[in-house]
Amino acid sequence: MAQNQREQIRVVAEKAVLVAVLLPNSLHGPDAALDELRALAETAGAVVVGELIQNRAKPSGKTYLGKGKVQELADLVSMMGASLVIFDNDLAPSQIKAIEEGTNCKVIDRSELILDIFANRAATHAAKLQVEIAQLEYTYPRLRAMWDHLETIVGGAPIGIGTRGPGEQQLEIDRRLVKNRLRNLKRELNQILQRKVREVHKRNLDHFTVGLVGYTNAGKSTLFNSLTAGGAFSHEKLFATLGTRIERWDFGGGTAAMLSDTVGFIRDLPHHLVASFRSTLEETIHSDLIIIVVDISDPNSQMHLETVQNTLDAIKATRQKRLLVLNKIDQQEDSRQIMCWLNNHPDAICISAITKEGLDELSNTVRESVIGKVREIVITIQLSDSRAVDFIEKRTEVLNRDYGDGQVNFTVGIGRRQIDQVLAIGGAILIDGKNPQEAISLLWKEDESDKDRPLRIPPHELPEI
Ligand SMILES: Nc1nc2c(ncn2[C@@H]2O[C@H](COP(=O)(O)OP(=O)(O)OP(=O)(O)O)[C@@H](O)[C@H]2O)c(=O)[nH]1
Ligand SMILES: [Mg+2]
Repeated sequence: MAQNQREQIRVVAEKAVLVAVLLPNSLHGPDAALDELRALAETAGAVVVGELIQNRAKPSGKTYLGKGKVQELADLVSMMGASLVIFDNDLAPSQIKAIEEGTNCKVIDRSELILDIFANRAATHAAKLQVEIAQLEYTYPRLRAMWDHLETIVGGAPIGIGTRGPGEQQLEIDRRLVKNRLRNLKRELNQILQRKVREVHKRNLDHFTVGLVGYTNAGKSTLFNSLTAGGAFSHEKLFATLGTRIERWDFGGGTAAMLSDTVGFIRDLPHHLVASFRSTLEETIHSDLIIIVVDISDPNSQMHLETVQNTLDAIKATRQKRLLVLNKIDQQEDSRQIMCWLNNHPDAICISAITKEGLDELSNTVRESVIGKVREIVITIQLSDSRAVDFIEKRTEVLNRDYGDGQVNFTVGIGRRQIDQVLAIGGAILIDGKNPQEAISLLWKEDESDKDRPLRIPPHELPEI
């Protein structure tokens, strides 16, 4: 029973059979049930040679699939020469063991597949640490539970269980060693997280920050590249991005924000993976504005949006405004679909990150969040107040300058927040000839939304990973 040996769990180039058990509350019908799993398997490098779907009222305890289906699966595996079975459902270790015995083939579930993709994609030191922690916490207990049956199969020789992953670290069999390793990895990752928190905090003090989030493959990196100097890796495969990238997003007229692109979300992301990817998501958690990118050409886009919103809640990115962006409208032939989205989300912005349609509207909307609602005013500044003069010249839209009497009257298009910045610089200014506070309350009085600006978040308590 050589195939059962779990010395190699990497799915690269393995011939795989996909299996889904559709329960009454399943998200998909039989047609689309395996679409995402197929894409994940292909992303991991497997070659899909067969698929099997079973409808059940509830999983069969021992093998998840019904008994007859296990036999059907065994026949399919042997007919196709498959070396791997991938389940869409999360399985208990005992179920994996029973199905492996019933099919004479290695079995992994969706969470393990996702971990495998992350392990292969992790490029930075932090990402590697994060993946290894997640693997130790998720995979180790499962492998350990299977150790018994492997031991009987291979006669007790300590085969290298679970050698996939960054650095091809061999999972230690001894629980104590694993615990020590986990402790060290977490300590190291916590140091990275602390550094990250300081970095993010400083960036937030200096800039308005915007985080791009969305389901994997929504088009975040493509949009990021269209809006900034670019450089993000975009690909048709899932989880193209695992790290975080930050670039300046220039709106013109001296206004800019820092935009971040990060790892995509997916439904039922293994719990440990979410927790250990916290340092990657730090930018998102503390950004001033979150842009949720949804690929509306995907039949599951509604479920994707829910997953993203739930994940944002789970990582406690709840203090800032969320702006919904409907991407890939170039692929949407039926405009009723777009209308339907807009009916449910009137503030959403329709774009194509590839054709760049809608990007001006997106930029204008975000620019307004950065500087507040723009008004045309006359602002009077003493010429000796060079920092304020400089700010107005470089950071606002100057329509006219009128010099005299040691002062300058600028006619400008200016946002409420920019006024705050001028005031913070100090110096005596007049707005439309009035004292600033009085003028602001008159000019921006109906702009309740301007009060919504998230408070700058103080460096928070460091979470335990
Ligand atoms: N037709 C069309 N394709 C798009 C658009 N935006 C992105 N894509 C394609 O969608 C695929 C995924 O794009 P990415 O930008 O890598 O997606 P992502 O959200 O960064 O994905 P992850 O990093 O995996 O989370 C690529 O093949 C892009 O070319 C769009 O507006 N229209
Ligand atoms: Mg990406």
